[in-house]
Amino acid sequence: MARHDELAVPIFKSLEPVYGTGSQLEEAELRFNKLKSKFIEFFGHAPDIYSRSPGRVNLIGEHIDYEGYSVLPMAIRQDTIVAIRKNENEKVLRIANVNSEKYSMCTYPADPDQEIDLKNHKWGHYFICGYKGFYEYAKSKGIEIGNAVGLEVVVDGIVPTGIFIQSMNLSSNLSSQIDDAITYAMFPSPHIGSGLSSSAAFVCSATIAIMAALGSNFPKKELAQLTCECERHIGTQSGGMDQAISVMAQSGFAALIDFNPIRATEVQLPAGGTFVIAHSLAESQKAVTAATNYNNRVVECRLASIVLAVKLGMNAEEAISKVKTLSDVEGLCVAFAGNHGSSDPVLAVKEYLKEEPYSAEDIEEVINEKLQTVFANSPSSLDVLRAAKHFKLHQVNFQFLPFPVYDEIVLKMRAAHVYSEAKRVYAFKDTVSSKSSEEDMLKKLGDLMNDSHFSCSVLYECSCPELEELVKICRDNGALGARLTGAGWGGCAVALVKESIVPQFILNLKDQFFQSRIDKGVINKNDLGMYIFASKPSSGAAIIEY
Ligand code: NG1
Ligand code: MG
Repeated sequence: MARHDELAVPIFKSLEPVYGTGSQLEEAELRFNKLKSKFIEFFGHAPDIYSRSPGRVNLIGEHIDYEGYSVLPMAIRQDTIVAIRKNENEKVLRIANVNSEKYSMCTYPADPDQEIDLKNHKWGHYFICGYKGFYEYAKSKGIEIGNAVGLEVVVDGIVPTGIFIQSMNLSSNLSSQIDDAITYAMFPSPHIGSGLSSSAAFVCSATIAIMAALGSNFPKKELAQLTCECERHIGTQSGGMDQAISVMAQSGFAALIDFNPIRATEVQLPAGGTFVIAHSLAESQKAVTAATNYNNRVVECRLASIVLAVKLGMNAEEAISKVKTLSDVEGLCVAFAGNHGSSDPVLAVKEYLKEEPYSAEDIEEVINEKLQTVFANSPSSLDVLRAAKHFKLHQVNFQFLPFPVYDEIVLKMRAAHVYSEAKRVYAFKDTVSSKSSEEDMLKKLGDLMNDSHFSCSVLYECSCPELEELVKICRDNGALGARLTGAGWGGCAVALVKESIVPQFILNLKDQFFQSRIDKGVINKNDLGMYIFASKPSSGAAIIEY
């Protein structure tokens, strides 16, 4: 029997297979009916077909997907739905939103080779990521699509993205950079995020809608790969976790996602535990300046890999051209074990990377090459290098930023995080499939989540004060484990809580974390359900002929 991730995206004739019964189904029916009537309002006729793809919460394995290591997320029920229709008469892509007051219609040419205008962020850009990715993939596989045609599209997304940040205390030099974040506060932008992958939900549902409208259906694992690559058109050097789980999730299961090649293996979670997701109400500052936190870490990990490879005995030129990730270095450790005694990359990190931050010059000396040359083909990495330099020279310009800015290259801590986090993912997977009692299992999973948070916070430095406060409150109120989830620097935390105490746990968090923020007007009391909720593992992407 074929693995489910090798099958095409399921096509359903009704909403039940995705949304089940009861209140979830009722909510979905309302949304689909509204989507359809909006479509008719905008375009004068009904859509041809619909697609949906969910957000996700990562249970463990943070900031290691782009280093080639497996991660363990689950899909959440909140999703993005897309209605689409081909328009053979006009070569234009018209992308509207059900929330048309906030997100006005975006139009683009029906041209798969168009460049995305990153300097002018629009919410519709994520659709174009999917559009370009679809055509790039079809071309690479020799799939005949025919001439590009116009598309009419309406989108409805309910994956929490950011908060309405009017009350955030921002310095004026930052505000222009996040203008779009304010305008598009509840739709993804590369500058804000909640760590629940609203962006992947949008990119995946867009790609699948385009694919269905144009009469194709690719295997899910191929789609996971192509949607990961196409989200990079927005400028973040992401790994593939978000798109992989959004496309391949199976209802009732979390998944172990492996990369190179991408695959998804179902993971059954213990019945007595529930994952509660809570927003720190700090915007994820993962990409707010040219010194982007996220791309920064990608660059640091790459440099750590090359330095380690050279120290392990590889020729520098070969290391630069061949070694892309820390998981590549793990392979080298095995190969060089004879010379160096151990095949454990953790020991290589201890032995070969220095504790203190590296300067660009330090690294250039080891690898015998200019960093600018190493990253010559990656404009966003060059941005990171420039920003690092710039910060050192003009420190004063950055003093108002509400978060720490990258100013040094920290290799040892970053590599130590990646290798230890990769091990925790397997420990988590082994724990749920072990024969331990449920009590022991939950305790062990909670401990692994706590260790993961510590590593993210201290070694990877991707937490923030609000996340620290929230994680502590979760633990104080009986969570077996709690950690930041997603990119960090703001966004959400996930807590593992015994099923029996979930309602009380949520009430306590409302009291101890959210109430003061409601009083200060940061969020509206009526929106609380968006910022704290329990989640069961939900199903992945689908095409719906409704
Ligand atoms: P979020 O939190 O959704 O921005 C990001 C990356 C993931 C992964 C995590 C950290 C994107 C689209 N996704 O997720 O691939 O690296 O951070 O584990 O950038
Ligand atoms: Mg995202």
